[in-house]
Amino acid sequence: MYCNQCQEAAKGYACTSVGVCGKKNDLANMMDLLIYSTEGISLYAQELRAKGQKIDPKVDLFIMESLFATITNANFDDEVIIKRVKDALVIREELKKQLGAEINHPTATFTAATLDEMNSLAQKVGFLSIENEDVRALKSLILFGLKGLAAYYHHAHNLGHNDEKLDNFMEEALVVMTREDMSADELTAYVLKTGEFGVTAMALLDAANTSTYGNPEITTVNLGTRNNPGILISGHDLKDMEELLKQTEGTGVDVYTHGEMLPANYYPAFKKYEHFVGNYGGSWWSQNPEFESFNGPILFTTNCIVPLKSNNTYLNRMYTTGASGYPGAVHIPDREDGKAKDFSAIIEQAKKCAPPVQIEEGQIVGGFAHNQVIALADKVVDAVKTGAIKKFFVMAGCDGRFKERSYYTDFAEALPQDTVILTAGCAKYRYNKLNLGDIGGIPRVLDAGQCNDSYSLAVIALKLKEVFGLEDINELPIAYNIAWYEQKAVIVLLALLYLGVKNIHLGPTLPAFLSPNVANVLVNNFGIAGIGTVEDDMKVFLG
Ligand code: FSO
Ligand code: SF4
Repeated sequence: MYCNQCQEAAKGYACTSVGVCGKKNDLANMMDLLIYSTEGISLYAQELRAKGQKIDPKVDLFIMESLFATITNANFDDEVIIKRVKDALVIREELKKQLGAEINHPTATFTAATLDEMNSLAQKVGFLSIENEDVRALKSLILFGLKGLAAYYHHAHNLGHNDEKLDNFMEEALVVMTREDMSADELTAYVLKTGEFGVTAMALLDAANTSTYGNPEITTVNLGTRNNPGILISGHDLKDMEELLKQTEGTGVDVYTHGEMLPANYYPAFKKYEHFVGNYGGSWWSQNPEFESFNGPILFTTNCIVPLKSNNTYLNRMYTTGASGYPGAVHIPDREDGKAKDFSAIIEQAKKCAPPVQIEEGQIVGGFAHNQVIALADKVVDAVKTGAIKKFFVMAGCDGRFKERSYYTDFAEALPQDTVILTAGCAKYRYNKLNLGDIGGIPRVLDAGQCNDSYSLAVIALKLKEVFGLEDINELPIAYNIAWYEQKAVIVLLALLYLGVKNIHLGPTLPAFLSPNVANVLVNNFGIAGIGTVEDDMKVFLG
């Protein structure tokens, strides 16, 4: 295996024998083969589109779900990925038939009839097969961004929002992976194009979420527990959230969010459920002990699974759905014929479980997505004009298990009282319980929501640019100190670069998949920088 798609890649290079995330060698290789298969599918699909033919929507749904399933800590189930490779070959052959010709490229022609053949090929098709390190780095940036894009698109798709431009782009970007004729400059331009479509995907998801569930609004989220059995739901998928809330209503079972599902608490459509109690625990990496003490079933709707300890007590109450998967956990099947997913098995099990053990109490405040912040625009603009707010710090992105991420807690605490943190994603867990106070009633930590709601932060910045009559988004008193972990953060970063945001600080370390030359392009053209000590960075940011 050779995997360096996330921030925790071993030794800042790559995981080569087993993943720090827990992904095993065979699974990592099989995921490479799955991506390779989707490249072959895409070659046919793009050729057919060029001839004016329609592509069956199931093809792009398959591509989207395959990309999503290979995101860091989404799916640990070998069987699922092996089946996907087999399905990919069937889809590819159907497209070949539709085209009436074979395309001459290994991804379009390979066969693997047995598991041995699959495993043997799987070892050869990863990024290490690209010799030129700059080409490898640029293609990594595109593919990893594409995985994040596919995840966001999948959530929008689940809410009935699709965009053929995104279907076409996913195929086109996968075809880029097969091309050897593109120069480093062309690939660099394509990185930005990926960011452009990242904005399209996040805007689509924002429209899907808000038109279905209302605009997030200022909300006080309860962190304590009640005395009923509960179900804990993690991940990002709001459609799953909706169906779980509906199916648990009146059953005596409470529902709590974990990790990235916390922002579900901010949506009007969910707040109305009396049995939706609040949020339990911290960000994804703290799940092992928290899932023990929760006592009830846990439903993963997306990525952010931490492998279970051998002495765990919760594998028998762990469920996955959608792109997520884990050996030994029950997988709730996809919706069919427009019907809701069936969560009854989870609910029946929950009824027999003890209530959660309370691990913290109190409340946090969130719900500052674009609509809510723009509703407060007058207040915010006044505070900037009077100097009550001197600077905004976008501290969006991810949390992770490494010790050095305490930097973000220290940084948030060290920020002067006349600054406001704009956040989204699970990075917030490093400082959202610190009680950093407010400025004239505006909380000093404004949480827009999930990582995809980083889109909201861009909308807010563009609105402020308009209100202040500025030419350039970079003239705003906004600094960017972003934490990343997995591939959704890659697409968020590319989206910000596409929108023209400069001087983003990215930590806790720069991606291992960047070659020195490609890192230099990011530094020289976009002012990307890493992080230093809190003390030094305060000086840099506050001038
Ligand atoms: Fe997971 Fe966190 Fe949404 Fe992200 S690590 S990480 S970009 O904020 O969450 O999926
Ligand atoms: Fe390593 Fe991250 Fe890849 Fe997991 S996803 S194998 S931790 S680089």
